[in-house]
Amino acid sequence: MEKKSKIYVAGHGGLVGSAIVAHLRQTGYNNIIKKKHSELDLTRQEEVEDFFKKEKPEYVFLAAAKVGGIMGNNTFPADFIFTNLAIQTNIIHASYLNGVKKLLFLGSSCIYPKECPQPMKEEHLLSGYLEPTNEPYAIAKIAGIKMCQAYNRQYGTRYISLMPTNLYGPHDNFDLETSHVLPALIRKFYEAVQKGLDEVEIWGTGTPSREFLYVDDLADAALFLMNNYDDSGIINVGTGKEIPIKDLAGLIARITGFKGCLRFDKSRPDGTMLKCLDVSKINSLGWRAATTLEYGIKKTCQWYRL
Ligand code: GFB
Repeated sequence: MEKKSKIYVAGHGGLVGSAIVAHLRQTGYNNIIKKKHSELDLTRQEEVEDFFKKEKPEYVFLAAAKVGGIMGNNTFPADFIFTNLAIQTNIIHASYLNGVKKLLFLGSSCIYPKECPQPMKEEHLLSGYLEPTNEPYAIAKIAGIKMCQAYNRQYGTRYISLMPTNLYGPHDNFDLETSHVLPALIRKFYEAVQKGLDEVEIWGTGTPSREFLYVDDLADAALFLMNNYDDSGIINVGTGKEIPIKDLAGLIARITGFKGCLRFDKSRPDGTMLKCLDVSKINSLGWRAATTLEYGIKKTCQWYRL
């Protein structure tokens, strides 16, 4: 990308999109197109095609998606599969119709099998059954990967697919029912401190492990790959380090000043027990995550308390 290239960031207001816009600006890319949901419904094909015909972006970061944690996915499976299939299909096809030079598609680590060798490598895709709690979302993301690869093969497009691990940071969703674990725990612990509670509820057994990547690192990886990666194969982006949920809770309790005890609600699902990405492919290209989990959580807490 040139500094004056016309760049469209789909989903510019969300966790990932806002970090990508900020990083692009900090790096000297200012010709950025953003459209609010109220201005452009990405699930409507005609609206998307009219937008692309009018604006003619040269580069597209496809960060728009319906995302959520284990309960959000498990409660609204139809919303997750419809909305994500509609958004990505419309944007990828409109990019082809309007000659977009390069598009970066954002997948998810949930595309890998529930029982996947750890750490999960790119070649493990479609090698086993998916985690039931977010299978509709995973199927939508896998369809997006395959669509990018099919357009590259048939039309010679340059659509790359980045697979991030669990992300967190400013502009995340902190709703206690639909959010991911890290923002949910930040909110729970702060509210417990404010109310003087001596117990915080953790879902599941606390024994699953997750890998967490600070969203500014994801934005840096997205820009790095847009400028340095042209392969059709998917590429993992993460820290390559995992932490058990119960230890994550202990870390967030310490950072937020909560001194009480944890209560594990086993009526809530654990989901996949282990989810850690093999990041040797992106590391071999010269990129690695820079933000430690403790520092990223502190930055997220600062933003949350503003
Ligand atoms: O982050 P999370 O909702 O999604 O849950 P996944 C991670 C783990 O944290 C699960 C536990 O074992 C939860 O039971 N957990 C403990 C909690 N307390 C809480 C809490 O208060 N809230 C939440 N949300 N979890 C997501 C997929 O799976 O992974 C997404 O649902 C996406 O679609 C994302 O793929 C990368 O990590 O299990």
